[in-house]
Amino acid sequence: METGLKDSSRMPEGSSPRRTPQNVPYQDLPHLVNPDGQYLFCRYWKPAGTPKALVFVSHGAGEHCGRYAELAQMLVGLDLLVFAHDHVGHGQSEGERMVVSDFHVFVRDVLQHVDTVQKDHPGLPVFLLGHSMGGAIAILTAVERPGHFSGMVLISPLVLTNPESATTFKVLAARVLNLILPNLSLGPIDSSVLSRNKTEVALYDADPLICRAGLKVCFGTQLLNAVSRVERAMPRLTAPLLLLQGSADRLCDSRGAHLLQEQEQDTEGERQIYEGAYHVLHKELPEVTSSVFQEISTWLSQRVGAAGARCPP
Ligand code: XOV
Repeated sequence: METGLKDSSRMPEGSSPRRTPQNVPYQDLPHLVNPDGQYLFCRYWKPAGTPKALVFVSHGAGEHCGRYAELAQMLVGLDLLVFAHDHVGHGQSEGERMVVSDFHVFVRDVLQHVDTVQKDHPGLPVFLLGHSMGGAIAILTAVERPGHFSGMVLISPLVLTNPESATTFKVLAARVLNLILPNLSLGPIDSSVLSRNKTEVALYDADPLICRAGLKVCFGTQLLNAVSRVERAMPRLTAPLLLLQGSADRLCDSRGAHLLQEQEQDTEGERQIYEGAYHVLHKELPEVTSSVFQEISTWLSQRVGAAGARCPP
């Protein structure tokens, strides 16, 4: 899809086409152009007939939206149109790897994409599905448009930082460090803490679209900004919520999920805790992942019916 392409951003005669970091011309790929002129790679999973609702998938830090293909396929089976893009600095989108000038850029780009797809499908309810950092993006997107989203599925969302150390100390340390050494590496994500499923860890380790470089201090600072913005946004969250969390998550503190459910306004919110499960629940041990798929499917099916009845086209 070509969106936001103004005359100024059209290719001048004879110039070489814009290419992904993997050197594929964007003209051959679905993409959008954000207000900073950056090209973002998009994916669309469409049902055969008329879709009943729209679902935007917001991926996490260092990964890309192609990792949600199975989940998307399942949702397409429910007659939902699933769409996504690789956030700036991720996967097949432009931008320095795992760098963002401000966390709000991620939110702004999601709203642009949602607006574009909604124009083609007026009247359909829209849902957000986010994992980890992508969950924080989804939460901040929803609070920016009160009443706009019919619901939100959050898989181990980034609400609190990891369980090992105090956030306030990290915020202070990161802010100071950011002034001196913004590009210093905080070290890569240890892939063995992502999932107990060894096959999934191996797939992560081998995926060329995943950024396994160390997390830069400047990106860490933006993640901490996101955490404090989410904390302030929580009481204003009104969209129905499905919250999925592993009890043994070492990347995003499971108390974040508790906090989120206590704080938010929605009384119909549902939470599912997976005992012993790690961070990436949609790629965990088969019994966990199949339950996660089932929960999401059931919850969305119920909501789609209700949302459709509430706001007919
Ligand atoms: C910080 C800092 C913070 C998947 C993801 C952020 C895991 C990868 C966490 C680090 C330094 C402040 C890491 C996990 C997406 C959230 C990843 C993924 C680091 N899941 N996070 O399947 O988004 O592949 O957090 F200063 Cl908050």
